[in-house]
Amino acid sequence: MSSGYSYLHLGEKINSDNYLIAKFYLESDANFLETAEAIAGESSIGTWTTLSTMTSTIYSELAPKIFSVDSKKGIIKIAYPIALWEKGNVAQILSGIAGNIFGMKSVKNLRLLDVDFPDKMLNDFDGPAFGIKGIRDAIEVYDRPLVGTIIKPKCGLPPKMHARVAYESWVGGCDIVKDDENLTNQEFNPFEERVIETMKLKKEAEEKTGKKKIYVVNISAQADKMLKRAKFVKKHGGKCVMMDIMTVGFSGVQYIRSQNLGLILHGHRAMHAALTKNPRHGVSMLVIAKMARVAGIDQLHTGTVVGKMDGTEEMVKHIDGVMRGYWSGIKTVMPIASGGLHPGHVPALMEILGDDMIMNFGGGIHGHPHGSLEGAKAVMQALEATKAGLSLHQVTKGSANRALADAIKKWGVYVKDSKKVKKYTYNFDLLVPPIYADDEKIAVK
Ligand code: CAP
Ligand code: MG
Repeated sequence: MSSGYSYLHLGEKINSDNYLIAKFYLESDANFLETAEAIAGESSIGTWTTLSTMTSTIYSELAPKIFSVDSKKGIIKIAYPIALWEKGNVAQILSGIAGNIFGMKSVKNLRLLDVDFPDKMLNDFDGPAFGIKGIRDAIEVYDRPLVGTIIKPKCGLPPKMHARVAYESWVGGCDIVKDDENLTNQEFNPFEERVIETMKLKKEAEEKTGKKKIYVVNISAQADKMLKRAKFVKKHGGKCVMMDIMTVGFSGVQYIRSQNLGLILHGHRAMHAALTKNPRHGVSMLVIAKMARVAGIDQLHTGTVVGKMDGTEEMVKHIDGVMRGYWSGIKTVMPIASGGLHPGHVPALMEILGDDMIMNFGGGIHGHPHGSLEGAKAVMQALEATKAGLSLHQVTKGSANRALADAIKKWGVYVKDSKKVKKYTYNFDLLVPPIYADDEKIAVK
């Protein structure tokens, strides 16, 4: 091959303790094996030509090994020696296995499907500080999915109204209230004022309900600002902050994690689909989720199967399983199902994804015909019915569970048939007028 060295080790047994292993899907109009070698080289020590500077030591210590190829399916597996990677540096790893290779002319389509770290590498990462157990301990809920809401509209509410909507959601039964991914520190809702107002009403909601509540504050920004904001949240009694992991970048996440602030880190994945959506090209959500876990995210958006965003049952379940699974000394991640969910989704969602998750409802709570408090109640009624093994239709007969009945009237109930998830009675109600048209309509204390 053109770089002068071969990386082909087909059939060789790889000791997974000593290599990072990446699995790719490749389509190429050029020779498949040559393209695979070009990928292996470009992602590690090689380039397009032979080098007078290459040494046999570099080659023997750092060269990758293509140890498995299925040209019919387009699958290649490459083992990269540990020494190639800087300890605990997600950015550096991605610059290799998810870097230049996507832009090579000989590559028609290339997708990084999976990555496996040897324990020796895992141990160099912080990983989550809390994990699933730590999150459950913080909220003191152990026997059901956690219920969260995203304040809607995404942007626009002033701090006091934001706090009031949060209060209603908590009192209606939500464990968690969070900012949306594009709400940070805008003039209509300054960060510090929002934190102060919302934390104040969080305390009131806790007193009223006798339950612990969490406010997830979006700190996404430049790294120095994120740290300042995280410290502000902490100072005001907060337990959790959110970062948009793709837009702030993994280094931003690792930086905040390295500060050991004692805050749960919530990972929103906005922009992931630019990489994950095309099944033949880019980076899989599984890889992104693994990177988020090593970087230190405690709870991560992974998909809903039944909601508005892409993600098949097989894929979301697999990712959630990996996030909950054992990984040497690295704590687990609690999956978050979010996007287009309403109370009528709850039975199918819980059947598919189980109890160890956060179910997030934005429009599905604040779009309730009678407001956010009733919306939150409706979700809790759906959850309780499902836990009791009752159908939503059963529990809304007569005058019981009015909040849920009203939600079902608007959105219907999503039914998962035995084999496939079936989409039906889906109505996003895009033209519903805003419930809170102005300050008057919401009683701000
Ligand atoms: C859901 C949503 C999420 C997206 C992200 C929101 O709101 O939380 O951003 O769904 O999806 O905050 O806007 P709705 P994913 O409940 O109103 O749809 O988790 O798939 O990245
Ligand atoms: Mg959002």
